[in-house]
Amino acid sequence: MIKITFPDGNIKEFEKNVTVEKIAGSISSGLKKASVAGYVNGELYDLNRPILADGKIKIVTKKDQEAFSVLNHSSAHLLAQAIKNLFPKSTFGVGPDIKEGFYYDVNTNGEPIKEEDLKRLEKEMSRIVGSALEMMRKVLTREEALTFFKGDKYKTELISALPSGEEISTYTQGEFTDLCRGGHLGNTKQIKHFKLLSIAGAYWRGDVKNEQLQRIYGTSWFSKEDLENHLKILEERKKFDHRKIGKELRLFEIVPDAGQGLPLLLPKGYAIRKELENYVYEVERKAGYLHVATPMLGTKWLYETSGHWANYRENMFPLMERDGEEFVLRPMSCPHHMLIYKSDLRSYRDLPIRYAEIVTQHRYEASGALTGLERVRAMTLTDAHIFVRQDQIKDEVKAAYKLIDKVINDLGLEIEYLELALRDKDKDKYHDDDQLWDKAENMMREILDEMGVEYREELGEAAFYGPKIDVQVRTMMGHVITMSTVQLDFLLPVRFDLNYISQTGKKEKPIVIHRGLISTWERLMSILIEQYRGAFPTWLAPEQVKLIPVNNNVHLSYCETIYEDLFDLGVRIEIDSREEKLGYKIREAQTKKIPYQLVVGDKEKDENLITYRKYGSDQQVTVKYQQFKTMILKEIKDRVKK
Ligand code: TSB
Ligand code: ZN
Repeated sequence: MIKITFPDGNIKEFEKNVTVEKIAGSISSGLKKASVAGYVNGELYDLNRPILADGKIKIVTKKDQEAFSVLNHSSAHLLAQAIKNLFPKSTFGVGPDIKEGFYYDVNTNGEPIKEEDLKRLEKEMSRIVGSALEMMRKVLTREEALTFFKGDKYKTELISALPSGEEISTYTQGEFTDLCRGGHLGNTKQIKHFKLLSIAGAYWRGDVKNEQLQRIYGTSWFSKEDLENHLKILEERKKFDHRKIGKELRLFEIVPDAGQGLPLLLPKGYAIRKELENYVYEVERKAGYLHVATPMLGTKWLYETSGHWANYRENMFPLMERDGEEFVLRPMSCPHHMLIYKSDLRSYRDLPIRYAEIVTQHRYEASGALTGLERVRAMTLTDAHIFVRQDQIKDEVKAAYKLIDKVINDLGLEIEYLELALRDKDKDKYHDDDQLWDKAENMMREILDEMGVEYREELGEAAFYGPKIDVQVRTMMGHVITMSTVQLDFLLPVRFDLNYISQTGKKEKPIVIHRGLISTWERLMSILIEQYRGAFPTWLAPEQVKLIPVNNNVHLSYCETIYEDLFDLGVRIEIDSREEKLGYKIREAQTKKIPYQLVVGDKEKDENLITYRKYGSDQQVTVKYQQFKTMILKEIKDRVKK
């Protein structure tokens, strides 16, 4: 017999080899039905895994967070088994559960899986569920595992990559066995409400140099209602997807010929970016920033000196060489700004110095992580490096944060939460001056506390040079992403030997605050497109006014007069003079989400009037042209949100 201790301190005796499922059943049939897995001495146990010794138990039920993972992880195995049955030559990469479901990476070693195969695969999954196969766990030695998966390139690589001492286990359901750490449901019959969603490409181990696998996504739920709700949410979300809207409104393109994660901004997309650029330049200028411009290409020396070469190289594109000089495409602009600081003698009276730049940079992001404009490989950051004295740190970090807060608000976005990103001592990318780290981290905490804002601390998310305050925003697609950042850095000024002359005539080291105001244009545009669903406020809209003459022969010349007047004042205006039906033109202007649609007929022409309809409103408004002009110019100038 073995002793099992429950969370409330109760102890019960069971036969050795008892399972979580049996223990749950011994309490009530309801609990047995709701149970999904269990923690035995902190380790996740499948429902049917024998318990061999005394231990503490916590039963995981459908209501618990982990239950969704267990269900979806088990569903990934079910999918793999179905694929193997229908595409017998398949070999498999990894198949984890993810936030809203699961996926499995597969190489069919033959005909690829197509969208229309998903239905067939779902049917096969249901068939396997119907056979109620037990999911049996087995522990193997490394040699046994390698023998078992001999000839399976991916699994062999995965086994070889496991750290020594780690337990290797497999799960078998019917004919199908997979390498897996667990936990699982114990029986395929518990997987009832699932759907396969999509197929994407993914490189083996996320590396473009490796072959491409197919990634099949799915989602699995405990009730029909939950599944249906989730599918409804997915359907709703699609309408907001910036990739879809970006295509419809002809804002940007991402095509294989140009390269993955390397977007092409079309004229309408550029119009938005240019507005954002003007806006950022204006607020930064008023906040005391000095704008500079530095090259995209830099010597390797710059990044060796900063420490990027040692700590950030996996995110950089490879080295280039010409005339004996070695170059990289910069992943960040900090080193360039350090050199600008160093280009002159600095006194304590000169500080703070705030250099801002709209910086184009390149980062090697894993291909699987690339997401439209949200995560790209070529990006243009609203960057700044602020050089301060010790006694100026707090005020400058606070001021930087306040500017971020203003900009987020002006753009109609909302902060989800603030993250204080700290060092994880065990990660070796961080410089090991404990005192400096403690000082910087404590300072950031104090600043946040003094500002009275709430934040979450996150270990191991700091930059290699210092702690960050990351401003997190939730996209309409449900992703939480970093939009703005303020980072405290005592390291780079030392690496670049930056100095200023103190009040007493001594050489002192400045401190650097790295600041990303509102992310990169790419990420910012992705979130704005989703936020406004393509219906931008007038100041940002790529096309602000559409003039539609009722009859080209009669009304076109009046349209042209208005066009010239507003165009010269910087308004983005177009005339639709195509020989199409009026109704068709009006509907098209509507689908393009143009803020002002002006239909021009006899009355307008004869009395110098404008009849407009604002996007999103059914009302037609007729006013004197001058009145319209004043109104729209003010709306644009004031950057009215909506
Ligand atoms: C703020 N050196 C600092 C700078 O001075 C820096 O580069 N910090 S960063 O690495 O955190 O990047 C700044 C911002 O760029 C991030 O907060 C994020 O909003 C944006 N960003 C980072 N990677 C990507 C990417 N792959 N695609 C789009 N935007 C990105
Ligand atoms: Zn920087």
